[in-house]
Amino acid sequence: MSDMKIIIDNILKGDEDKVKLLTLEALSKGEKASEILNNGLIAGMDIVGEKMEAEDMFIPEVLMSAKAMSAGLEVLKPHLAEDESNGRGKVVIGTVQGDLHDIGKNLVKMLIEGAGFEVIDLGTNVETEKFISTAKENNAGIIALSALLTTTMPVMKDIVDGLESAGIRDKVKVLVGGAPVTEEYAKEIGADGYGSDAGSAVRIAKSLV
Ligand code: B1M
Repeated sequence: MSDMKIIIDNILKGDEDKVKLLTLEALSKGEKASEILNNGLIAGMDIVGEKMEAEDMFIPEVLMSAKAMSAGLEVLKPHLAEDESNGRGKVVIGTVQGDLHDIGKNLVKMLIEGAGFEVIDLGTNVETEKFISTAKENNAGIIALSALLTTTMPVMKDIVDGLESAGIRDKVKVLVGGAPVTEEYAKEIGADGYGSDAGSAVRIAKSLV
């Protein structure tokens, strides 16, 4: 079995220690960090995302895979800067103002990070203006919004409108999700994409850039 296939298998198993070790071993054998990232870690998390969407993997397993991927990513980080592997661009993520739920948002963050995006996590209860100014300052291609309450969902529209007023609506795509959010609602507020779960959020994020 190839080194990358073994990394992928251990991402799927969620074996954090093994992925860390295998990543170190691959580097010491002279594999490029960008190869390990794309063909090992990201390839593994792409399969996790697909399995999650197909309900072949569930949240506890997905979290373990995401942790395993993060362990490999930590090993690669200094080397990635060296060989200038560039990812899929920047994503500003957060839970909207008034909303403190962050488990789903964190899951989306981990998978999006695993897919090769650079993620700026603003946390929970994030002010509308903060999303817009952060996206502007960092030249982010996507703002990813999570809302778990029917009372906080409307804030997503304020952010879409705020981007319009700031004159950067055409530069930043808006991806929305969270338990009460629907595809219809996403369309209604003018968002560019909707993820029903973290796996589909990654798929949509990739299609937006
Ligand atoms: Co709250 N809560 N909660 N809560 N809570 C819900 C959401 C609720 C449905 C429970 C209920 O009453 N049945 C209800 C909302 C009702 C409604 O609005 N219709 C509710 C309520 C009412 C409240 C409070 C108002 C309770 C109170 O104080 N009276 C309060 C509000 C606080 C606030 O935010 N201002 C509150 C507080 C809390 C806790 C702090 C105790 C805790 C949050 C802890 C934390 O997040 N760190 C909490 C929890 C845990 C829940 C439930 C039980 C679980 C949420 C969760 O983490 N699920 C929840 C009931 C439920 O959902 N069954 C509930 C697991 C998580 C992985 O799923 O976040 O849905 P989820 O994310 C999914 C998808 O939605 C999607 O991907 C994820 C993975 O597949 N997704 C995205 C999420 N974000 C996405 C973004 C994307 C794409 C996909 O693109 C960017």
